[in-house]
Amino acid sequence: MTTASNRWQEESDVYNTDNSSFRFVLPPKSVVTFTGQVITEIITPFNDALNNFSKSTQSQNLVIDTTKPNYFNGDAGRAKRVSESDGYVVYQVTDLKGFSAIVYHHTGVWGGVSFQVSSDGNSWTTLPHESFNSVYSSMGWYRKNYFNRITPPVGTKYLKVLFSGAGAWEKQLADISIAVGP
Ligand SMILES: [Ca+2]
Repeated sequence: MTTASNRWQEESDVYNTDNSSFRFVLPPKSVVTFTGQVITEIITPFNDALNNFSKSTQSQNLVIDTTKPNYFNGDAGRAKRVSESDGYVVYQVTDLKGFSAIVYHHTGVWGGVSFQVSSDGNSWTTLPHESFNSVYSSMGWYRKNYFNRITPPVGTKYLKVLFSGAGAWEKQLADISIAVGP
């Protein structure tokens, strides 16, 4: 978009994620210049590379796959299902603000990735997400980036990454970053 003063030009998609924040999705090598006041919250980044399950709890049918990192852009460990039952990883944080997850899909097995949030770890609601177009890596695998489309409700303390539907190893959670509020 372009302001009347022509001092703010942005030609990519702009998402109004809720009534208090925006998400800008820019092509690589974009240059962003901003003049004005920026009000920021203190956000603590949390990352799990899924080399093990030390940072999460998970369903019984999830395991860490460390084979063939060369198929996954060098990623050394991914969580995958070993059955077609629903499989999930759950993270507990003090105050969930958002997430960005990397999932690898094998050719033809799209969908079946969703995200749920909870304030108590018992009652779950779906958190709407968006994803970028998948990018081919190797041997039939595609890398896809998922992120929250709306800000989680105030008081959210749990995030569940849910794999469902047909297939098992064909979807693998490679990495997730979570923004945690104060
Ligand atoms: Ca990983």
